[in-house]
Amino acid sequence: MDSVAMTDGFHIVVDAFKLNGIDTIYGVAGIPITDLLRLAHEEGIRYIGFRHEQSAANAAAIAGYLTKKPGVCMTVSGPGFLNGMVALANATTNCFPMILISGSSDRAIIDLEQGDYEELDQLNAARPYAKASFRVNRPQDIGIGLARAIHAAVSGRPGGVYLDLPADVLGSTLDVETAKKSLVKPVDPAPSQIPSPESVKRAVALLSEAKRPLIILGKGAAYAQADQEIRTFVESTGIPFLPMSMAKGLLPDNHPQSAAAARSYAIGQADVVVLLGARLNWLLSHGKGPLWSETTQYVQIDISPTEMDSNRLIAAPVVGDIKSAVSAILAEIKPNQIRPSADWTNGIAERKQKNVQRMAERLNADPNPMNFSSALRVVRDALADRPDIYVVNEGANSLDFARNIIDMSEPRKRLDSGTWGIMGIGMGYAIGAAVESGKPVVAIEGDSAFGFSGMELETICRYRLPIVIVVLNNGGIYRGDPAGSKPSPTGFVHDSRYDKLIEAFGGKGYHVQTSASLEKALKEAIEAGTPALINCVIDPTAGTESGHIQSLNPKSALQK
Ligand code: ADP
Ligand code: TPW
Ligand code: MG
Repeated sequence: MDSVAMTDGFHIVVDAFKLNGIDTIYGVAGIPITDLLRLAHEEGIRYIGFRHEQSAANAAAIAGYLTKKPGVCMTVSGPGFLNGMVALANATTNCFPMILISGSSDRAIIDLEQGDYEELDQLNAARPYAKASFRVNRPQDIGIGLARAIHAAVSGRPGGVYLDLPADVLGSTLDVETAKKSLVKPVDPAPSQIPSPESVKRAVALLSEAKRPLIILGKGAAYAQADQEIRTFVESTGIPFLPMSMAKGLLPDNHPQSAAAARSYAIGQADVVVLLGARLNWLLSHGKGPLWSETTQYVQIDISPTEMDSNRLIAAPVVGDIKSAVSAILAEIKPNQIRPSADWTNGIAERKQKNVQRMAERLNADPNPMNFSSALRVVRDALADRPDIYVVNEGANSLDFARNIIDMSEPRKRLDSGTWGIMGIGMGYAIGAAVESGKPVVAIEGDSAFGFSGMELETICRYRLPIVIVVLNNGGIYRGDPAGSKPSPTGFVHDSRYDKLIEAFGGKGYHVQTSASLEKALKEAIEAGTPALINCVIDPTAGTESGHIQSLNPKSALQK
């Protein structure tokens, strides 16, 4: 008998990746996945190796957001897996599709808690934080396991999926023919979800009665890549819109219908609000409290049926994917059926003008040392004619000021702390965006925020990525300590030189103390298109506690 050609788990995994168009993997090497990464790399899959799994998984998550294909991160077992879990949970919270694939130790030993190397019951540890979790126990199931992970990540509301790959499955063999037949490429992993005609009629009827309608665009709308449909909906109805942070640029921030500079007024006075891929979570005060009117009615367009009525009654729920739903709504609207009143649009325009004027005064001041406004004015100007550049942003004051000051003009170009307000996404998101798009990135980072993923400067320099990091260095979390004082819970080393960190890896560091030198450094760094870090010295007293969300700090009942 002829000998049968054999393959193994390593090869089957790589073949399954290739079949499914997974062309990039983010990760950190080690037992039991090192040879798998080597093989993938040899077989032409781009592998980006990180210094910490959390950043690798953050890169995979943002890759998923930008491409609508699941980003893939691979880690070792036990602690490596757990390091990746924060990013997987964050991806799930933000509705980004990704797959965390971790090697795992011997099940027989794990289940008897006999103390294997990096022992952990990973599958069960992942479950509460993932949209779905799977384990492949046999080499012939690798193909189907990956297919299930892909479906779970991108269908419906996207999220983070965990796929457990035991070391012995990687090492075990299977005949080539059976292995080939076992591979699966999903035909339609993210099927359109067409809304019901009644729900569309209900939404249009509600909107046609509205005098003061408002559209709130969320990152679900940005993710959906229905840019043209959304623009037509906004422009043909004339309804003012408000972008949530990562939806900035879906329509340009300087669009005449943007109500961003009159946010409180627009939210407080609107009679019908269309939530388009945005949740009524804490970022919108749950639709309650002083910001909102009790009589506001909602149209909510979302792919997740259980999102409806989560915080307030939704009068017109439209469950479907945004492209299908907005198209159906456009088809239902008769010419001039929806018209916001002139009082409403004029009222917003007046307030916008006043607020923009007030903001211009702050932006045009040039204090020494710099504050957030004066530094970010320089960043804004440098980015104004570069819509191709991705903006990554995290911090407290650094986040809140940059979100308000830096205009976006293209969809999905602003990537930030998102739904959790998480610190630590900075370098992972920057690397993921640069790798997936080949475009430059400017990361605007609070000094604390930067520290959470700062070691990835080495990764950025190793791959020579076009990433410029601006550290808004006010010497601490929210604020710096007075010079010479003992460290407080929020303060850092005075006059830290973050610019020197990047020089350790061959990148370019800048230390700037004036707006003129910031302008010069930023221009030079962006033009160079190579790794750079600008340590931008900000007045340590400039920030406020928790940025714009101070009210969320608990107060003791004993305090008045
Ligand atoms: P933001 O923070 O910008 O307000 P959220 O993350 O709170 O946005 O909300 C995003 C919403 O978009 C989620 O409820 C999610 O279910 C929804 N979503 C994601 N993708 C789609 C899609 N393709 N079609 C419709 N809804 C989507
Ligand atoms: C994973 C809590 C919110 S904002 C922030 C922390 C630590 C840093 C603020 O300081 P920074 O910005 O970045 O210097 P600035 O401009 O105001 O000085 N751990 C995680 N996530 C969060 N959100 C925190 C802690 C936090
Ligand atoms: Mg700070």
